[in-house]
Amino acid sequence: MTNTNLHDTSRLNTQKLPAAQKSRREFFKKSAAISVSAVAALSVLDPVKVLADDKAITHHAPWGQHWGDPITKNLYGVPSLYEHNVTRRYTKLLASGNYRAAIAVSPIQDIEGIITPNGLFFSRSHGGTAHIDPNKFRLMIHGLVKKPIVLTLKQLKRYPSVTRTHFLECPANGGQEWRATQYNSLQFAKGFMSCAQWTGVYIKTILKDLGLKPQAKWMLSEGSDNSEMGRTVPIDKVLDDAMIVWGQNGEALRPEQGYPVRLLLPGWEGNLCVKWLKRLEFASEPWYAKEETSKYTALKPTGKAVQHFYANEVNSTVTSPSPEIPWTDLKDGDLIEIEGLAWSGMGTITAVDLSFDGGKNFKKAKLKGLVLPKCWTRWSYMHKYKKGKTLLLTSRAMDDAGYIQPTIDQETSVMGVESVYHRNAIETWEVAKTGEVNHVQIRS
Ligand SMILES: Nc1nc2c(c(=O)[nH]1)N[C@H]1C(S)=C(S)[C@@H](COP(=O)(O)O)O[C@H]1N2
Ligand SMILES: [Mo]
Repeated sequence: MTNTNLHDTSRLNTQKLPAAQKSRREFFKKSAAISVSAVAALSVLDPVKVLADDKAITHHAPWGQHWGDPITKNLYGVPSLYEHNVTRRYTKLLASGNYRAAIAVSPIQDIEGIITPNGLFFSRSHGGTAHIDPNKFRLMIHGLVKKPIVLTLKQLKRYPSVTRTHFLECPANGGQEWRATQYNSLQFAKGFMSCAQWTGVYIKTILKDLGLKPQAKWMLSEGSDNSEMGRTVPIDKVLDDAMIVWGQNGEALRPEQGYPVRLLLPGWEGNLCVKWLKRLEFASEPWYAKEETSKYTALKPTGKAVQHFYANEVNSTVTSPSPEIPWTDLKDGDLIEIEGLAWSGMGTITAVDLSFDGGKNFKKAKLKGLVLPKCWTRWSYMHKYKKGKTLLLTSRAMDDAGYIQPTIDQETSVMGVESVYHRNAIETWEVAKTGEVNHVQIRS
């Protein structure tokens, strides 16, 4: 059902997002009179004259001339009306005809900081979104443990919990672009990932209670959804940082993320993080489940395929500018912040370099805010815009496991172009003379 050929361009739905982004920019243009004077001291924007009788300030705005909404209106809060274009988007890529096996990509160009709001979290399911009554939920943990059990949700939550911030990425993120660029869009090209603060219990905590037998080397995790997703996890990862999670950014997991409970293997392929979890079984041998034989393997030019590659490698992207956030409204000499994300499933981001010439020369970007292991790291670089000059913006991240992103040539020389998964080569946005931003690939 999900055996979609990622390189079949006729199946790609290359929706562009001009309408959405245009209305957002119009909104900012309109509000410029209010916001500009506040930041003028930084001289990022042209100073606007401060007028003592600025009507936007001295007069009651239309929205201030009547009562606001009653507090009873939105008991579960929703974003501002003006943010209605900031949504996940779906594509024919990886989709069955009825969009039950499908992917919704996250608008990573619009995300602030390192947390993806739950309503914007990317979602990939092979059999649709299941809706599970938490009172009917059961989790069985059995196999090579001294005390096999079946837990209710309440019982599971009695184990001491932890809260950790980690990204989750489908290993097919960017996988449609091994041969050439397909999407002139950050959301579609790189939005198969998100980052959240997860709450749950370390599996090692539960195993202390149940007693793991020494012959146990592998763990099967199985979902209760229509796809019955099953994947095998090596015991080292289970005993390191594997979690069973029920909390996502301060509330219960969303149905699309596996409510009430999913497996989280920080930094590892999204596919291994089984949603709607129902069973963990310990054994001395791996299972060779469907999703680790027919898929989630990578065919190399040698004719051999890589199986079991677990961690998502060090990666990065420029998020602003991007095709969705062009520089068409900038004037010569404007100071502008270039921002992006970096992440590694193998550790913590140590540095991000930024190139303006497609990867020939690099400058150091600044890491912004919290820098956490196996987590999105936001980075920034202040740039003085030169109108009429074409730029090739390329970012390159490094992690504390000692890895650095390869060039496209370096990566394809080892992996060929048939391996849908684990693409982490450096990527380039071309900023055209007009300020439009296009996705390009630099090869030697
Ligand atoms: N039970 C179950 N777990 C699943 C899947 C599924 O279809 N069923 N999809 C997997 C895939 S391919 C990915 S990339 C991640 C996506 O997680 P998300 O939907 O929370 O973003 O969940 C994984 N876990
Ligand atoms: Mo996936």
